[in-house]
Amino acid sequence: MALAIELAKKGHYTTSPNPRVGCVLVNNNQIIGQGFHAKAGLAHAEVNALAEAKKHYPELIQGATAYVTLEPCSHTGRTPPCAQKLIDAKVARVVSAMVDPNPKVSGRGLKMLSDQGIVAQSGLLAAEASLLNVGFIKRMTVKVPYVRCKLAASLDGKTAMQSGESKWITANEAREDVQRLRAQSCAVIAGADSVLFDNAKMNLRWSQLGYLAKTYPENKLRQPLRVIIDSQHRLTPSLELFKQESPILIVQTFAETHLENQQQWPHFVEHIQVKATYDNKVCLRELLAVLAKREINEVLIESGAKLAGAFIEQDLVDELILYQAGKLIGGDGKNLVEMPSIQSLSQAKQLKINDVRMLGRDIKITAKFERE
Ligand code: AOF
Ligand code: ZN
Repeated sequence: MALAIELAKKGHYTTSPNPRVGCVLVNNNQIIGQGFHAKAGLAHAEVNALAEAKKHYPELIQGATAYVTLEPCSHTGRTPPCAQKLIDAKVARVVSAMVDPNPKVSGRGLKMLSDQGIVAQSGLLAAEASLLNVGFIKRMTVKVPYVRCKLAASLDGKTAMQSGESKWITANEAREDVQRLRAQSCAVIAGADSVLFDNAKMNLRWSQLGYLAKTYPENKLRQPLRVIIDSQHRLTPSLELFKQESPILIVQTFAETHLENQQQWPHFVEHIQVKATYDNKVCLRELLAVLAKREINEVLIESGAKLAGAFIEQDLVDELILYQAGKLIGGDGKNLVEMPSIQSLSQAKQLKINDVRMLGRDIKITAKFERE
């Protein structure tokens, strides 16, 4: 199963909206086939493992054990059910790490197998396997994506000078890491301010992907959906952001009576309206639900202190990724996040720091928000 998990990771940047899944077929302590799911619409992990076994050890498939990181599917989606493929191949036993949270499956795959006399078990390395698919699992169970918030700051937690000057607080390695975060995300979210004042383009730049560029040929990684919150209708089609052809979602509120469609927007730009809050801002909770309906598993917030603070204040962020540079900016610098509702230490947002590492000259901290 540990090997199956490693195989699943090969689909890290490419399977969404599908989950990352790996499969190892074993007979008599010998590995006879390995496979992983690479992309929605292509074969599932089990089918790839069976195909490999058929090539090299066709006589050993009958009676084999399949180790799969996710329960084999029971439904016909873009591809036929894997449970049936395993039944037809006459394997003797299927061990899955976890049940598929997809309501179309959720236990039915394992039942299909056991109904045919195949030993079907689940739960082996479940915690490790669930880390492969934090976004898919959250979308299937809670109906919102898994949300990461990326921030970059000086050692004293400042993101910019008072003047707004902020370009390149962190060095190249950290910026490459951000590109990889974008590559694994289905969508990135920013506010209109980032686009207007920092000229954010929020796209994936192959030349800045570092080691990942060696694994994937140019243009083989999909661009994340670029989601821009523009409550005040300040964006115009002439901005730099709209020069790169990849999907953009401009989010406005119902409070507005007109959409900006009179202007000449490129064909890859879509405007949507999301319910407004009492203070006439886009309801962020609702936005996440809308993104989940569009099969967005993992979201990366790349915004300024206000929008990031709003997401965090409302407990909508799962994970914080903070890059810190060895710089001190001092009292006039801009703060990391604005959270006006927090007035006492007892209200502070509590995080569990899971990982701290060096990236070139900078530090990367990965922490999860702790909620009751
Ligand atoms: C598996 N093995 O490798 C994957 C599974 O549209 P489809 O046919 O690709 O089906 C997608 C659904 O199948 C997905 O939502 C999840 O429930 C399951 N994914 N299942 O047995 C795999 N990727
Ligand atoms: Zn399947």
